[in-house]
Amino acid sequence: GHQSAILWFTGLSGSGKSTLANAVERKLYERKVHSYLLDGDNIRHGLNKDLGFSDQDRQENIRRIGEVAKLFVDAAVVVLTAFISPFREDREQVRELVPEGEFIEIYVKCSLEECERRDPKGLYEKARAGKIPFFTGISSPYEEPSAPDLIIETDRLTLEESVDQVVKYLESRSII
Ligand code: GGZ
Repeated sequence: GHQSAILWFTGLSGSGKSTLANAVERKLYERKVHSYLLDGDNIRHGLNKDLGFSDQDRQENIRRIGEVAKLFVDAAVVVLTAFISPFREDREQVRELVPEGEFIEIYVKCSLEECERRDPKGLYEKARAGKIPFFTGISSPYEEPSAPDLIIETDRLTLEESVDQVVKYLESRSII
């Protein structure tokens, strides 16, 4: 058996949250661990399509995602979330929704310079040109986790190495 948990991936746009969360989810599937990934595709286009990127809307975005994640934990599913979640206080409020140790904050750490260099969707370029207001890292803050459960440096590790670190951590905590 395993313990259900929220694997909360936080980091800048382009840091690799979705890529890493997807790859970890595949490993969980291979081990027959029931899991579900919440990301912009299934949340910001549905439940949260009324929300934008103001500080208030981001706060409400994370609050709702936290509540949904809690439902998955209640259902004994390991839930992975991949959102920037820029505010420390909002992340800490999610931590408080579930029993001690079931919220795992994974800081997907990547320098702003590297995220801008990757710029997979051209958003940083647009943000620098002033075409996207309140863009995280450029014109909107990102508060680094002060005591994350795990830090994955995607500008130093390969995807495979990053996945291995997460899987090892989950094993060490008897989540899988
Ligand atoms: C940051 C934005 C913005 C602004 C659109 N700031 O790289 P992406 O495209 O796929 O990921 C980003 C995503 C961020 O949504 P989240 O729900 O994760 O943000 S938060 O947790 O802060 O609520 C980016 C795109 O949406 N995007 N405008 N202004 N990212």
